[in-house]
Amino acid sequence: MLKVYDVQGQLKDVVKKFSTRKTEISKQVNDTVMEMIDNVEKNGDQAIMKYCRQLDGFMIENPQDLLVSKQEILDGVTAVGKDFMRILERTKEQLTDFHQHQVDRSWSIYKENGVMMGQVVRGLEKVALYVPGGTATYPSTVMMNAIPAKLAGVKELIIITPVKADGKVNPSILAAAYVCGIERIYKVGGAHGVAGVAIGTNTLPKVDKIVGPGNIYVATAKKCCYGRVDIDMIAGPSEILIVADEKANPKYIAADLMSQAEHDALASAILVTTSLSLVKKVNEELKRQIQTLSRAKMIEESLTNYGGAFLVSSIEEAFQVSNEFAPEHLEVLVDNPMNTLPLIYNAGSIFLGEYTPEPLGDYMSGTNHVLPTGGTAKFYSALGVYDFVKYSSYSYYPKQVLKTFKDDVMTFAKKEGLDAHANSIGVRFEEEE
Ligand code: HSO
Ligand code: ZN
Repeated sequence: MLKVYDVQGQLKDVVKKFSTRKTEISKQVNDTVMEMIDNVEKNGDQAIMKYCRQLDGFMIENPQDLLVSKQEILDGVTAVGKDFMRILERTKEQLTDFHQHQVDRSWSIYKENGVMMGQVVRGLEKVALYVPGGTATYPSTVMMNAIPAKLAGVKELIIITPVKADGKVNPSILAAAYVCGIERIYKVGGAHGVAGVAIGTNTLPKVDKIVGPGNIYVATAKKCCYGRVDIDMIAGPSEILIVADEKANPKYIAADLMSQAEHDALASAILVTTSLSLVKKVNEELKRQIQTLSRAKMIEESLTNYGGAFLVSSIEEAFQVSNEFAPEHLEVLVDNPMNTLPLIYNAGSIFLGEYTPEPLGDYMSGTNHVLPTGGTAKFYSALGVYDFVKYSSYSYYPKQVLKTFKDDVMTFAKKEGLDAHANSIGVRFEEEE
């Protein structure tokens, strides 16, 4: 099933094809979204409710009904049951364990001459997490966003999520929100939901940042609102690249490739190995295991279009190939996988050894599953606490130290033609002259 590609002749072309798998925003989608944003800006809650009725079939009349009640959240917790609640709690512990090390501290320096400087770290005040409706509703993604946001000190973390005619939010989303301490959940999604929290209405708070995945309308709305608010990366289709030596287990490789292929017909799954016989065995395993999987059609399609194997002559070369792809997920199935870290430059998240399968990271290893896709791991990082903070620098200068900088700063300012700048320094020493 996996096509074998030749590194020398085909690598560049394949990387290019694989890194442009996202759905392009059409002018029509862009225009529709711009109009919706405009309408929300002018008509606030009334526009929001109109779109809820028209596009989602949620026949809301009173804007207060956008907010999920405390009782609805508790009903969600009851509905998922104790066992799943325990799993969510364990996931929270795992994520907290990892992400607490990303919490950045404020710092300051004191110089002998009395100067003091530093940087204070502050969590963003208000953040909205978009949770899609429909089939790709993942409680795991709620936790991957909420835990780092909370650790960063975000004061008000809310969820926006679309509902249909029954006005119900998926119970597992409510349960995940409960575990993460999110109390405000609004029944609104789509471009109108994004516009609502980017602008603010009587009912919806205006937030500082919007995070979370969504369809093309949501992604477009996020892009259009960027600047009014901050946004996270626009997530592309999932991908996995596995670097394996001849001793790696073909059964595991096939299973792991398909774990990402099942996400999307545009998902990509690549094997880079030193062994042609391994590729053959992986193909046999793919054929065998796919028969047992419910999303076989989707997997087949994504493996046919965006699956592949590269044969390399050494493990070093394997990582050169992998660094070119800059995959979202990189599995390393070689002897002493720990020793390969220095060879890895571009990867969203790295899974070392045969008992760290990628799906462990999708749920409970503790690392984040919101990751750069489409080769953007060359310059973007996994979602983390650092995405929910900002930094302010500060400085304190005593008079006698300012005096030592007086002439230089004034000359610098005059060089730039800014004499009011020079004057601001000069007036402080007028009496002395
Ligand atoms: N692998 C996906 C995340 C996910 N997997 C959510 C299962 N649930 C991100 O690439
Ligand atoms: Zn996944």
